Amino acid sequence: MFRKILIANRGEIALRIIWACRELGIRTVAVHSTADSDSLHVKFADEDVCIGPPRNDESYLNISAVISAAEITDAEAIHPGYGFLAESAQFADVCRECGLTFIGPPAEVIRKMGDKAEARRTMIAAGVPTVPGSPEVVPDVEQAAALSAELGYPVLIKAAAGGGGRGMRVARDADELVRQYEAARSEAAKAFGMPDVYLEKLVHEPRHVEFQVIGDAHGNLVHLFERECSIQRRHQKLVEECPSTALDEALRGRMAAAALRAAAAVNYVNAGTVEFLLDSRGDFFFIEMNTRIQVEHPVTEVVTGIDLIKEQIRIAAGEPLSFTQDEVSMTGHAIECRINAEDPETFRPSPGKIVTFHPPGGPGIRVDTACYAEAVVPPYYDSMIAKVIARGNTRGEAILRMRRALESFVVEGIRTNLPLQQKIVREEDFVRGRISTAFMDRFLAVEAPE
Ligand code: MV4
Repeated sequence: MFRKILIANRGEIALRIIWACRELGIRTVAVHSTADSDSLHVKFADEDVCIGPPRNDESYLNISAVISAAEITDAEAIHPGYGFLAESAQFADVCRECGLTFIGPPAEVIRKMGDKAEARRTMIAAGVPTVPGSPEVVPDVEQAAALSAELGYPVLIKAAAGGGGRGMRVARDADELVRQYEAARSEAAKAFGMPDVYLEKLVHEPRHVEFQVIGDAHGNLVHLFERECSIQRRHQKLVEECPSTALDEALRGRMAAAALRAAAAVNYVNAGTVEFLLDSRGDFFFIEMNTRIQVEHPVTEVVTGIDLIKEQIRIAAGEPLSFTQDEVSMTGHAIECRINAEDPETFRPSPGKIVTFHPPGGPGIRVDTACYAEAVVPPYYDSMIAKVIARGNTRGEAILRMRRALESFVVEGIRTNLPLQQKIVREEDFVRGRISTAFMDRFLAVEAPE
């Protein structure tokens, strides 16, 4: 096992990784920008290194600064958390070249899944269901038009280097296709440095259901069930839960088998997530694989009792998984609400000094946060300040606990989306489990009619 780990992240996930290290008896090194000197991850780590000014690209994304911090502190491994360098194949390569263990999958796997067209091609070859579309990158507008006519409109043009909703354009007819194809290519070239795009038929109002997988370096690979993540706005998830109300045992089994097949096709090692779209007929399609720990991992931890961060660290140290597929089961139901420092109506970020901070507790409530009273939420980073995770023996109990928790969560000094989350968990369609990726658009249209 490692003696010392450097955590290349900030906020709640950095703190979450520190807690896992403490339980494993591993020393921790925090890195931070000058904007985060008073952050809790800095206070609770055994050692800390300032790696640069507030701007991401000069601090948390600065590979040489992070590697130097690991070298001067004699850390053996780096946990990247999510965001920042978590899905940088280049960073994983540099770690390996410097003799540091990257706590995540091998660089080749990150690279392969980072190219969404190659990921799609790999999944088609492996027999994982994908959305009807182009088998490869579509090199010119004539081929794009011919294929779209065959598929039937509407189609989605997706950037190979995109993902997570970035670099995606809809075409509703042949005219739109010509315009959107060229626009998508030049946008992709500008945003990602690669113009490649591929086509998929648009799935109408799908659910976003993802499967947690985890594999070790000894060839063991298991799934840890699904997370329902349909409640999102502009590709930012707001509420996640496990299990999904849309899956019965048969469908769960088929989707889990597809997720394992997807992970096995790339010899996946460490924790990963296979994203599917699920349509109203119960057909599901692979869309992307995320090669990192995700924000919403706690709902899986709560229903399975497995500590995913500790498991990631053990796997990176070469240990076998501490459980088999047969030993994994779901108990109860978990829901996570993301609390953001933002105006609940305009969604504009609301950084600043927190004056009062009273997080909820009591039976079945977990709060992952790095905030405290008097803490300053800097304007430079993601606006998520806390995650409230409610567990219940049933979904109904989890919802009641979540309502109670959100209503007793007091944050003063900055604006938060607590009022929005309180409304979502009281909404009838949510309570009935009638949700899709269209949920928030409908919800906001009713809340604030034009
Ligand atoms: C789609 C889709 C419909 N049809 N692909 C958005 C994020 C990225 N991972 C893929 N996304 C979508 N891909 C086809 N062929 C709809 C979405 C989508 C979506 C997916 C998951 C969660 C929320 C979403 C919100 C809007 C669109």
